[in-house]
Amino acid sequence: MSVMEQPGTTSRIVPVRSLDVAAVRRDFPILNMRVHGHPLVYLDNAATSQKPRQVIEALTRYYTSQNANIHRGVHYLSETATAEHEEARERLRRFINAAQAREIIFVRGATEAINLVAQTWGRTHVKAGDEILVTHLEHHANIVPWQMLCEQTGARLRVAPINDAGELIMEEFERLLNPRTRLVSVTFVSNALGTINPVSDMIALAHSRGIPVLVDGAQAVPHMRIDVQELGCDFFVFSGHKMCGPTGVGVLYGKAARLEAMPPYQGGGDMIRSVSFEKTIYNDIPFKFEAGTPDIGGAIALGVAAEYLQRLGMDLIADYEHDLLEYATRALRAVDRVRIVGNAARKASVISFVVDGVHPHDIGTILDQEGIAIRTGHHCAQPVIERLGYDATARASLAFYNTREEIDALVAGLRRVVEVFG
Ligand code: C6P
Repeated sequence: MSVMEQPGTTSRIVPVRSLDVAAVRRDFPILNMRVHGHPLVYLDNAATSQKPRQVIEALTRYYTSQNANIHRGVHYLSETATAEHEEARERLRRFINAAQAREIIFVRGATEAINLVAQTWGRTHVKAGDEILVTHLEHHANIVPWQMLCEQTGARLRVAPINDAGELIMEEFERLLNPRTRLVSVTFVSNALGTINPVSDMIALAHSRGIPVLVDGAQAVPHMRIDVQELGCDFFVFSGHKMCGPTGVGVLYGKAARLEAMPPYQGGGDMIRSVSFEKTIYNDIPFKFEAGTPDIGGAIALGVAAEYLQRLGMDLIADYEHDLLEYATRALRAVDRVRIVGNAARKASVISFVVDGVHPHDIGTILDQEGIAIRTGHHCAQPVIERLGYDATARASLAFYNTREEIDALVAGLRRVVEVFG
């Protein structure tokens, strides 16, 4: 049975009761591939996930029978594309339980979403002497936009430290919150180590001092149920391509009142209500932040991806991946010369590791010869990798369609790496 038989419907989502991984894998055509004569073992899901056929078909359907520009035409195709695009917004609202669909802004991905907040909210609220607080666990996408804002305004970037296990030191985080702190911007899950940050507690601490919080949810949305109302965060950002959707489309969630009070990001078509050479009146949210023709097919397919995951059940996905992570952690610890980097008590399905005496790029290259895809390097999170004493690691990142057999293949591959570099 496929997990979602009718991708185009808007019926209530009833999750299946247990994760039938064999059935799930049949939804992902690419998982049948062979690479260098071996079955593909795809363990680079934190970089980008694979796509189920429901998402691929949604893209094909859009370009074969719905393609037109949106919010502009009176003709059939334009009205169809507009309705599908807005339905996708509703699906994304449901996926993170936002209060209103207009709080969902379609952007290119997490990176663009953070830049948008930095350059609109940031440019109006942050001035010289103010502080933006991040953690040592951030991806570059949640560091560089704030550094740019600090350069533009004279504000200062503060960094909450982590311990040697790769966990945020909460007392230090709390100590860094002060009357100059304008925003806390924090990753929910570290892409480099898998650490799950205690974002609910962090939000409570920040809010008790009147400080808004942006949560980078790029590595959280594929792995756990998200409820932005329960979290109470002011902004939440994520990319579609890490959650079974296409590349080039993602979401900025913002509380309506915050988004309404922010100036637009880019100017152009669709973000205006009226334009004259003397004065332009901006459109309402979400359109105020969606200048120009968006990735219409991508947004529609992302809506299908969100529904696909919800139908599987985010809690089932989290449980399954947790078991797989524990299995993989035990298995890797048993391999001679392998050391896991990042041993937080709460982790999502990412394992960074090194093999003593072998450069991570060599690990990646040898595993590739066995059909195993992992990522090596600093994972666009150079500060945290360096904080733990490395300039690069190897990273296996798991998804709900991975299996214990694939972890066994990784372990066999690592034994081969150790042999080769004997
Ligand atoms: N991390 C990884 O291999 P974009 O590139 O905009 O889709 O996502 C940026 C981003 C932001 N925050 C976190 C926590 C992330 O992990 C990423 C992307 C990928 O780890 C590609 S560098």
